[in-house]
Amino acid sequence: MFWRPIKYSLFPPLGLATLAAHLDPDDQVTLCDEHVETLDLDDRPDLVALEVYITNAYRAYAIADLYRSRGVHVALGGLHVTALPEEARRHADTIFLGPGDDTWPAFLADFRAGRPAPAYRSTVRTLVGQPPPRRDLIKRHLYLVPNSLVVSRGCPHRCSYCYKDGFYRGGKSFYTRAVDEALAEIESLPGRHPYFLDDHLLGSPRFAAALFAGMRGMGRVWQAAATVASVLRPELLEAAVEAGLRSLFVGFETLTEDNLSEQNKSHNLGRDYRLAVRRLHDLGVMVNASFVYGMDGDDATVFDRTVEWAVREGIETATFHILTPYPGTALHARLAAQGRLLSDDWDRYDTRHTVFRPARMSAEALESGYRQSYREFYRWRSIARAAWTHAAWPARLRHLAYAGMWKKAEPLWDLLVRAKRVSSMGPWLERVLGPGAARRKRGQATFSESASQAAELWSGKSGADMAYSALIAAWTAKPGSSDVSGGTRGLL
Ligand code: B12
Repeated sequence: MFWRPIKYSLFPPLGLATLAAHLDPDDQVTLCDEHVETLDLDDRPDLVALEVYITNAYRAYAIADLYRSRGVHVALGGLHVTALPEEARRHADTIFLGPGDDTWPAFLADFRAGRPAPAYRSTVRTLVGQPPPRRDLIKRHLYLVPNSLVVSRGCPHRCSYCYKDGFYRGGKSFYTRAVDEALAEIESLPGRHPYFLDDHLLGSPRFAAALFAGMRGMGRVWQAAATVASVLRPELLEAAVEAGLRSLFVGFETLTEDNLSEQNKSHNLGRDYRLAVRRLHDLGVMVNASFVYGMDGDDATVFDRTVEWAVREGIETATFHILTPYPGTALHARLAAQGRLLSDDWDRYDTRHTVFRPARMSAEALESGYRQSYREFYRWRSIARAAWTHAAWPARLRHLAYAGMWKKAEPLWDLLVRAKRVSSMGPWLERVLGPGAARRKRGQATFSESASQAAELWSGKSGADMAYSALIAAWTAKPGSSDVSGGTRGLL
């Protein structure tokens, strides 16, 4: 029901582009992403490397089996392989546990020497001196946000449901690039819109502060993810905004303190969520709030309470998830020990299905409450109510346009995905995000000023494009010197 083609056309396969950077310049390499293109499976390369997430595991195994039947050496790596090496091993000549930045180059040397090992486990955890991803291999036109990047790996926290502890076992689980190398990569990206996929971009305040200082004046507008605690921290958020932050994914996850303790999300405990949202909005940063349903403290009232809170706080976009015990996590171990796992069909581990027995409601009630939350949050009535919590017209219009564009324009997105024209929205998106400037001044733009900007953007556009341009331009209007800008982190 919530399969959305546009979601899979957002970001290119950054992990594989990262690994490709270790190949020799004269190696022939093709980077394919079945989310957005049809694979040519008739070839017979020397080596096939597949990235395995939980929900693409069966497909990855089928492709692996096919190539192995032709005698091609198949390498499997990524989160799911690390979590379940014995399962993956049955479909691979070589498996990789943990990040591939140290093991992949070692494997390539062994492979060239004709003695590849059956398994490699990452132990050396550093990004310093790593080559930047091979972006030349990315088919940029297939993605709405081709400039995704990571400047760190992992996270300083240890939430029970997170993939992190299992994946980084045996070494550091949070580390960053060298600041100058990260800045050089950002500088090299075309366009104005980088998107940080880091689990927690503000996780190291020292690194983040240096990064933001270096990004000031680059004229970038960007999006990222961070915690409530880091948003509440004085100064760092301001520095991020000065450097071009326009929308932030924030892991609120639950409004119940017992749930936070249960999931070891102690850094959210006792935090003032409302203040965090207010700080972001006052700085002109859109909020994409993440919520997880089905923790042991949740009963059937959780859905309405959560949606009502999010709407009341004027949150622009929200992603709701059903708690999902990924293999390799502390959560999975606990639910398995309690005999509460209902399924090991990995296709259902997509955060849209209930794969365990919830404590205080039925599995069906959890799924239907989850679906109801999406419907309720993205009703026009809710969108309008949330938008009207902002004091100024531009912020309201921005909110309407942003949420509307993302959740109410499905036919337009589908059309663009099918026509392989998603990237045509890129420049438009950059414009939506606004100028790469500093703090928004509240209440300076009037509706009519915004609307006249809309008219300007209309020129040369047609149909649905025009309708959305009108809304979007209204929100990106630049009255006097004030800068009102939006974001798309809601895209994840
Ligand atoms: C971007 C992203 C997406 C994009 C994917 C775009 C793409 N084409 O790759 C989109 C939006 C489509 C997406 C969708 C989903 N995602 Co997602 N996504 C991410 C995110 C935020 C970043 C991934 C990334 O690019 N990392 C940066 C690169 C550099 O790292 P990497 O990919 O991990 O690659 C490194 C290693 O894994 C390893 N490696 C990987 N593959 C291989 C292969 C070989 C041969 C070797 C040697 C090494 C190796 O080496 C690489 C370099 O170190 C992660 C969170 C995270 N931190 O991982 C979640 C994450 C991967 N997603 C997750 C999930 C659950 C989903 C969804 C199922 C559901 C949902 N609600 O979003 C869907 C389905 C995806 C699918 N088809 O299976 C989970 C996966 C859990 C799991 N155990 O598998 C994660 C971890 C988030 C979470 N909830 O914790 N996602």
